[in-house]
Amino acid sequence: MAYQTAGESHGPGLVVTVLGLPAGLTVDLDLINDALRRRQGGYGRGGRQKIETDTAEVMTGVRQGRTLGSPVTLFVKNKDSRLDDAERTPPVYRPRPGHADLAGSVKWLTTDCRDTLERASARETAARVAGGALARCLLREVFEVETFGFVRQILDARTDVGVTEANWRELVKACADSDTYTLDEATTERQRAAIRQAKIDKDTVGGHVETHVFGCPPGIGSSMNWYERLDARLAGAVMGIQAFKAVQIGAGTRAGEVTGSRLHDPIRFDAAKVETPSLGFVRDTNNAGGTEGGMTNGQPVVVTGTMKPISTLLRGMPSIDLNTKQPEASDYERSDVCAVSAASVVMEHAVAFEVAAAFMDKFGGDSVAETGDNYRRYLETARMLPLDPPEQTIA
Ligand code: EPS
Repeated sequence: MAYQTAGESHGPGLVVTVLGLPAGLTVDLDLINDALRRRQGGYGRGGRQKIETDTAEVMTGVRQGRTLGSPVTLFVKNKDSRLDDAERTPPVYRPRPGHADLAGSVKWLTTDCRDTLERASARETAARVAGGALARCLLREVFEVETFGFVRQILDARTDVGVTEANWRELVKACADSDTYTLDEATTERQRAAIRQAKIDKDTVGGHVETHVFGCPPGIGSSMNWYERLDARLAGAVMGIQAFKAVQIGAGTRAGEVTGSRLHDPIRFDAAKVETPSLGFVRDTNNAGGTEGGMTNGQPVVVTGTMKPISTLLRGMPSIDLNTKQPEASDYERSDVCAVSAASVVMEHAVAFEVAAAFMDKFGGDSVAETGDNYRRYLETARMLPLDPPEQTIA
């Protein structure tokens, strides 16, 4: 599976084309549009989200609600389409520190940063969420895998609520009730206060977002080549999201700060859990974040991403005019004070896509029937381990 997006922030719209979905998959437009709606939300967003009502229109690859096995293209219309209107989309000559403006202007040999920023804008993540939502349709229907994305921290306002296989569905509701997409009311209030203060200060804030993936059996991804490692693919996808500066799996950087005996998750076998995705190979901790050797190990996959503060500051930042090279404050145009909540939705969908792609790499198949059969056969065979009982040593 692979995907490609196209579209500018103020062009006619955004498209995503997803390759490699098996035929016969139900395209759940409610799931896709709900993801797009959530991406538009979160306390601290700018005026653009009041203009847009992002919904996906199916352009290719679907017949009567089901995939055909051909490329699936979704279109998300921009209501604020004005790319060719020179008055309403004026040139930007004073690059914003932190944005693609400066590097892009030099790269494409222009002093008008708009040529760069229209594509670099996080508006593009609407298309990425639509593609990731298609992947979630596949994960849910064929592999019974679910994803959950939420905000762990904004500035210094952090929730310490733990996410487990037992409580995550409850937490989905708590997250839906939170203005900032976090897990408890007290943290929501503290995060709102941080965003409110940043707005007063004409400043912006970033934070940490988390995605948990439930239902992966051991063995998705591969240790055979670096580019097949699931954690490598996840890290690449997450770092490919606008404004992300770090990604961690499980304990992440803390893994370098504790001894092995405290970090690694002891292995048990619990016959009562043999029908669960763990296949009975149980861990009481999950510092590995569900991956070992670049493969899922049967525990939930846990990814944390860090989004920097939005680089468009109402107060401006010290910069220059690219035409005169004289000091000037950076340009301002409508933006968000905080888009960490939206980023939690974007990362969930970027992660979902990579996990789905890794499942398809292992199980293949041209139709959901074939893919599902391949998957069930793997689980059945893995449950029968050891396949060839090792010879007993005779004393
Ligand atoms: C965004 C749309 C953009 C920005 C933001 C995210 O719309 P506009 O530029 O028309 O206000 O609000 O983009 C950025 C943060 C950025 O740096 O470009 C969206 O739909 O998510």
